[in-house]
Amino acid sequence: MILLTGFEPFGGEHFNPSFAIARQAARILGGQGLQVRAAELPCVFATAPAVLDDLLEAHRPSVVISLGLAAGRTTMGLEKVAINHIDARIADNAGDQPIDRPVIIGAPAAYFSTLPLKAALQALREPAPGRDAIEVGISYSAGSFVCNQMFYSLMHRTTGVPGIHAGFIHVPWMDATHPGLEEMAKAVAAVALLALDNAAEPLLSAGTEY
Ligand code: PCA
Repeated sequence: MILLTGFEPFGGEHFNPSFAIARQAARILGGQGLQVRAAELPCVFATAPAVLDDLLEAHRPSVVISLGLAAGRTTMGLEKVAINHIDARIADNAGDQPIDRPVIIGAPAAYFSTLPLKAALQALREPAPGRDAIEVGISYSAGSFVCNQMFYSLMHRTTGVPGIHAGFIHVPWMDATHPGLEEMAKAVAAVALLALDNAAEPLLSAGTEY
């Protein structure tokens, strides 16, 4: 079973492309006969992890991909690292703005994604039947807001559990200069399939110098 999540709008916006992309990717995967569920998470520090827990409990997925909007970015970012730290620059949708707090007290400083990020990078840079090539990158910081909190909570619950791949992808706004909904949904569906297939990780540089 594949679980895809996106976030509700936040920061005064009326739309968040992350859930639209999750829903469209779920349609694509469902159309291929796979068991899949798309869910929208609240952009609220106090409730998002519990909503995630309920989804994990109810669906027992083998692949979980959470999506969130990274408004300043121009390409999709496959997040590598979730940190046990919250430092909110703006208030969440409940008006809460926690600063310098752990996501989970006493838990490890960080977790890595268990999605096959390099295999995804390599695959998505090439066109495939039914989809064009898309420029994506590996990101080494998911920020310190609700997306990182969610990503950290997801990895805290799933790391070391056999048979589950989980991780986070940040998406840009959709406009004329960025990839569109369908293109990004196809990319997310492709990453889910690679995770389901336990794709091996190629040795491929995607790092940055700073
Ligand atoms: N993006 C925010 C929170 C919800 C979302 O879609 C973030 O990157 O933390």
